[in-house]
Amino acid sequence: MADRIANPESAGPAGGWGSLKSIARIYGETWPTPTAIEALSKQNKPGGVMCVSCAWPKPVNYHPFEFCENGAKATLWDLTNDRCTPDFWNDHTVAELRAWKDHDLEMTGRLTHPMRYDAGTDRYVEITWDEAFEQIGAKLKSLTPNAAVFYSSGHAGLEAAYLYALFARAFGTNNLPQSSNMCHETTSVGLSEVIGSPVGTIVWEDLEKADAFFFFGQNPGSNSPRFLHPLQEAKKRGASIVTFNPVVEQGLVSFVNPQNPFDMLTGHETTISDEYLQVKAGGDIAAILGVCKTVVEADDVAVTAGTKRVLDIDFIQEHTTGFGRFIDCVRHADWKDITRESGLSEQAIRRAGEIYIRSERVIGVYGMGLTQHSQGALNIAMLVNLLLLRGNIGREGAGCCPVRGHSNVQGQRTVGVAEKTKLIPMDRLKQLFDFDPPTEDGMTIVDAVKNLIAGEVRAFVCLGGNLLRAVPEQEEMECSWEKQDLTVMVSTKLNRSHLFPGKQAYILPCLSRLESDVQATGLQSVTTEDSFSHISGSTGKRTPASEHLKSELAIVAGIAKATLFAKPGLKWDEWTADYGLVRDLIEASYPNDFKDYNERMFQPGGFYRGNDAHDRVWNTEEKKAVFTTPDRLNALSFEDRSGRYRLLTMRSNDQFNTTIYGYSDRFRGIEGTRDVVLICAEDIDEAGLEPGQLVSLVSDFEDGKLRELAGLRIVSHNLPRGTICAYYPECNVLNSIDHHDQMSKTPASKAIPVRIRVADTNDI
Ligand SMILES: Nc1nc2c(c(=O)[nH]1)N[C@H]1C(S)=C(S)[C@@H](COP(=O)(O)OP(=O)(O)OC[C@H]3O[C@@H](n4cnc5c(=O)[nH]c(N)nc54)[C@H](O)[C@@H]3O)O[C@H]1N2
Ligand SMILES: Nc1nc2c(c(=O)[nH]1)N[C@H]1C(S)=C(S)[C@@H](COP(=O)(O)OP(=O)(O)OC[C@H]3O[C@@H](n4cnc5c(=O)[nH]c(N)nc54)[C@H](O)[C@@H]3O)O[C@H]1N2
Ligand SMILES: [Mo]
Repeated sequence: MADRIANPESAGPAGGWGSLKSIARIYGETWPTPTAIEALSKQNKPGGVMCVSCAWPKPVNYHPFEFCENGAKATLWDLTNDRCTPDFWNDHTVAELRAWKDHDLEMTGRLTHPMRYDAGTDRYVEITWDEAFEQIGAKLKSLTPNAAVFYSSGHAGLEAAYLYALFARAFGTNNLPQSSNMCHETTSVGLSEVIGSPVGTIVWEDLEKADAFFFFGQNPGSNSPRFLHPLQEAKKRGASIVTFNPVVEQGLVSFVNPQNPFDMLTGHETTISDEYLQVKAGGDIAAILGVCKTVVEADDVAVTAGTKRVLDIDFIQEHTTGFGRFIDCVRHADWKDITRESGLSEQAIRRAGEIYIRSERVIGVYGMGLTQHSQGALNIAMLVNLLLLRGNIGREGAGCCPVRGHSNVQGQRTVGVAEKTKLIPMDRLKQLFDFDPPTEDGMTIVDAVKNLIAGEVRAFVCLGGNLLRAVPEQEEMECSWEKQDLTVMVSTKLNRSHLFPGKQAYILPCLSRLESDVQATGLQSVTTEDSFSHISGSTGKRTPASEHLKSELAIVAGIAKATLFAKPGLKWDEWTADYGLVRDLIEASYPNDFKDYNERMFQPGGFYRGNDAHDRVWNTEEKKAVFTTPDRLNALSFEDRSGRYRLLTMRSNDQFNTTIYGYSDRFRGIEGTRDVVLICAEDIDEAGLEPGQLVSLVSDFEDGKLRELAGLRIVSHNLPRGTICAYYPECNVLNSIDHHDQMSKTPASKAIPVRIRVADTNDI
């Protein structure tokens, strides 16, 4: 079988001048004040602001400019000079704005005033904060608590998140789903199952000591570009990088460091991946099984020859369970099945296996390419199997590294934004605040969408995000969303979720973390938790985009105060005046994680809240790390058949989730449009299609529902056969809400079964 190997010549490297040009373009379009650059120079350093973009950790020994293309764009986007004021609504109705693109909605600028929807004119109109809080509180009080959902996107800091969760529980519900329900929930649930930790096990120093990095479905070049610096360093000291990804992602091929003048002037590129294996979407279980087979075979040879074992038998015996069954499965696995299901040749998998064997310390990195599948948790368990074989967890330079998305998505879960009651110290909440927290689990995003469509959810409060655009089953969601009694969106910019207002609907504009947050006791700081479980303080210094903005914490407290009965323990005004008091509460609720919180929050690189699996303490049922025997070879919930494709929904480097900065996906050579579908040349040929042709994608779930996305132009792209790609969030109209990871209910956005339809003809 011919492998699809990345061609480093095919596109420019990640970073480099392309990165600077891309930042400059956003600067030119949003025209922030010149001092915005100063804001960037302080980013991710002690005393500065923690980036509003992703959750990549902040090193102790930071670079002069500890920001990246991604962070720079997000910063400039927030610091734009454009404003979406109440006057904007004089010229536009909500119905009219539904025809606008995501990019154009956000380009209207920062939201400036609290607004209420007026059905008579189909517009949002200005309202005072007090009126807004009062009306929202009155409506919430009229509902049964479980009919309301309190969603959070991962933007808000730990203090606001803690109070938000406290408010929902004091109100009477655990309906606290979060963006991670569409993202790394597979990690929270799946990783906990096998190593007893819901988060990654490595810390920064491990990056500096690893001999090899194995990447599965994570794209640092676009999504966490500061990761490219330690990877470049790793390559310099001779470490290997192996990538499994259906798409050739430029950041995993080569990189020019835009913050290194020598690299920039000479165009010196660092080659990133030593082996790039273009696995089929959903084919990782088979691929990893193949790598494990290579390792086990090498161990058999070592045993026969009497040389050093390849498996870390001492570790396996002391620390793991399920090894015997797993090893049987590996021995019996047939290369024919492995190559068919993975789409990779035996030789290519063996080469990856050889690198794994000769590397003393290995880090397994993963992202949405593993989590967003019907068997996402099994994907993760397979990666853990591979790491366990050679004791690569809980050891210096080795471990498991899920790369989180939003800047505080992990932290919000840590402090209580979670629908699962077992994650919450309910007794402590009861003790601290003198109320009986609800005991029933709340809704995940999938539950919430289903219950919303069924008419059982009557109110949605959203602390950030653009939920209507981020979830599957988008058309039905849009119809159902506006039937609710109440929708409340705490936002910085206008987005599509505002355009389907409930019977009572509010947009509450908040400060960005970059902006100074002055309360009764003075300037406040907030904290966030990164992918390596480090907590860092962040102090915004910029003048707020409007004098009418409130902080997220103040908005949460305002709604809570208007909704709940007054109680001596619920000190909403005092907490708003001094966020340090909220940190004291977090410390009292989670004493092991947040000891000396207020004292340590500005420690360079953040303070580590610890992770038992990092120390080889396994909080699983068996108190051991678990080998999982796969009962299948792919992560799909559907069979292949003629005319059915696996649609992988992708991000460009010119977007942050549903925020579309522009139309330049320069790494993939797609300019000026997002209305494309990427297909490999052989599939285009076989289907009798032509590059450039306009087609629709039609969902191929067997549930009788028509879901279609029209107007996509075919682009020939280097992909495994049967895997096609188109952009998220546009593709969310194609996904069914029942298509999700079996264990965690994370939507399976990386392999949606679809057919291709040519206008006015039958499906191909
Ligand atoms: N610029 C930018 N940065 C972002 C974001 C953004 O939208 N834009 N979003 C933020 C958020 S919330 C998140 S969660 C992270 C997401 O960051 P990532 O986890 O990197 O997410 P994706 O880009 O969706 O997909 C990751 C990679 O998985 C590959 N992939 C897809 N299916 C498979 C598969 O079956 N197997 C394998 N091995 N690979 C597969 C894709 O080709 C892609 O390269 O990024 C954060 N950072
Ligand atoms: N098909 C498909 N669907 C997916 C994915 C996929 O890969 N494919 N990825 C999933 C993933 S990983 C995620 S995380 C979700 C993302 O889903 P969400 O988190 O809901 O969406 P975002 O696009 O991040 O939200 C953008 C909006 O957040 C608001 N905002 C920005 N900054 C702030 C702030 O500081 N505070 C507040 N209060 N609001 C702010 C702005 O109004 C902006 O319009 O989407 C998921 N959906
Ligand atoms: Mo995410």
